[in-house]
Amino acid sequence: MNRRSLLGATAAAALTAGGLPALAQSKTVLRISTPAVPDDWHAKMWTVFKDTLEKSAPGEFDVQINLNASLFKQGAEPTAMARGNLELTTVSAQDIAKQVPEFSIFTAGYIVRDPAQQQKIFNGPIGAEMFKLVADKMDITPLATCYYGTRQLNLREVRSVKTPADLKGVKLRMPGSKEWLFLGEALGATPTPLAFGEVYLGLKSGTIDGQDNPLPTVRAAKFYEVTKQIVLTSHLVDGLFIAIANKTLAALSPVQRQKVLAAAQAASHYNNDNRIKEEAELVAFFKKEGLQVSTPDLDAFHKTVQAAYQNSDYAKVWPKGLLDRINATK
Ligand code: KDO
Repeated sequence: MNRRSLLGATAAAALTAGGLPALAQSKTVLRISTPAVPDDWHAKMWTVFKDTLEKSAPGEFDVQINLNASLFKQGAEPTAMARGNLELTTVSAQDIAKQVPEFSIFTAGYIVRDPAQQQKIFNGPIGAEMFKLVADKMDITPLATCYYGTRQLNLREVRSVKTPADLKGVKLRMPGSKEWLFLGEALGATPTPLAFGEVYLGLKSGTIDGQDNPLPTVRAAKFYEVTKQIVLTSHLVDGLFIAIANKTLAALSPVQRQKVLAAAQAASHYNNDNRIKEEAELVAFFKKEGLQVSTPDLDAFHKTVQAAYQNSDYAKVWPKGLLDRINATK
């Protein structure tokens, strides 16, 4: 159902209820879907989005937040948006790369250095060029870049992991797309696709040996309860992009567009600040919880992972000079 027919349905319901125009009739419905668990920062940030919009545009929007992949399954959001069934989500670089292969440069390990550089990349000319490709090819528009955190390995049993060779045979859960599976393979493991919502049980039952996610998510999704080790590989400075369906954006007035953009930026700032702060505190927390936290030979991981990408088909479609421009972003 697209936005227009949604409003139509609301208006029809109001008329049957007695012919009086309902307040909701004029509200633009913004449905949000995310696999994030309620206690994670990129879930809570949607409340910041909603509150900001309610303050700046009172009564104009009906923001509906759906967490835990309760509305659309992980990775299905961009298609739902293009079909008019969803207005907003956070889209990953991996999901973008399925339709915009050039974007796969941001799915590669050890490319983006840290959250500050990530913000500079996506808030500058590189971001503008890449987001234009996204808007043109996917019919969605990225509004703000969220730092999702730096991905680390999280294992069910303690293991000595110094180099990628030490991950041989480890069934490492990755989200279910080839871009993610390639990362697991590049790390030296045996990647196993599984939706985020099934990871806790997979770790508990032993159908997988480990998973990778940033530390705040390891805490929020309680993966630390069913794992014994964190290996600080820091293999991906991960981003999530708050994106809106182009149809929804086009139906807004210019003033409303600015307000939605400002609300998305406020949400991403809230997420980014809290994640960065928490990432610095969590090693101590996990140790207190009894997990072993180790640091591998990062040089070996850098070299192996970068070589895997450079020799892959992914690198063949990276825009000429983009890697150098990313590296030069300070
Ligand atoms: C995951 O499934 O490991 C992942 O971290 C991938 C991200 O792109 C994102 O979908 C995230 O899950 C969810 O938002 C849950 O935190």
